[in-house]
Amino acid sequence: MHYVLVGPGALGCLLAATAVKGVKDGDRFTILDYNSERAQHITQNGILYEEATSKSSFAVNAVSDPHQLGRVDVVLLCVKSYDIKSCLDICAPILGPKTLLIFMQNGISHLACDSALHGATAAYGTTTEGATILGPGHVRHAGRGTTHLGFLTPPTEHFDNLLSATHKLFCQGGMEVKLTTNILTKLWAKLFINVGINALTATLGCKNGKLLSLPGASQRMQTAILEAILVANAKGIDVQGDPVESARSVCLKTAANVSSMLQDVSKKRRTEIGAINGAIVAFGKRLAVETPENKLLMEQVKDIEKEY
Ligand code: KPL
Repeated sequence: MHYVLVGPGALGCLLAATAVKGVKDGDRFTILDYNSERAQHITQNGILYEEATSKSSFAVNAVSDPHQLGRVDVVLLCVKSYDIKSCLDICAPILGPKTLLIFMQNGISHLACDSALHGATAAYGTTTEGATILGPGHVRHAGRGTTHLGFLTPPTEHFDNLLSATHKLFCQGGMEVKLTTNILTKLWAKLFINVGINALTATLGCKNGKLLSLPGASQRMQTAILEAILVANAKGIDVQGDPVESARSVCLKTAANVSSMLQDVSKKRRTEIGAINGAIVAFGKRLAVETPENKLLMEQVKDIEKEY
């Protein structure tokens, strides 16, 4: 089995370190990175993984030319949601009718992905793991979480087997990963968390845990999530548990984590605001659901992006 991970950012590096630990003899794991300098750096130095006070390094082969790989069995797409289209075009040589393509993006805009999958079949993943990128191929595991993998529509046996093998790979690597027949619910559950945490941490410039104590932040987090739940209800999405409580619990578990959106604005990179609070605002408009807190968060993050 040949697994390829595309996009060695924070989550990508965390998954790569885990996969390298879990990969069995006879299977291959490779990183595909359009940035040839970074690919070379990762091949030479491996993935440097930190958790609390421990540091380890995991050897992995990273390439920048997809033609070197040919068609592969499983592709884990860890690029930002706004980069999917260009990334899929670059990935064309490794995709084929027997390839499973697992989308690992935050938000929900990739669910309506109308880009060519080059014959591959899509599955989706979502995670509450907290990861911070410290340098090329250098990641800090800032909080443990759970990862869910699943298909939006029932797969053939071939793709079901590929997703099960991927599930096993990450479990062997020490991560908590679950297969689900209801990935849409899980993707929305993660969206509620991102709606509550990401933009707020980016605008307030604070780590996830601080949202629970900074004046007014917890209230804004709750309001944004409650608006998103109204949108989900209007769309007929099954909302499980208490999303506000879940977001608070993620803030606690990933208290020391710099959210992906705060990492983005700190590095003056484009954020995923459009796929998170922006998606809630857009669906709200279409479904006549008021979403003022999400609109405010979206505008505040866009204002920060304009200042780059
Ligand atoms: O997904 C995340 C992110 O930062 O994008 C959370 C779960 C909020 C962890 O930081």
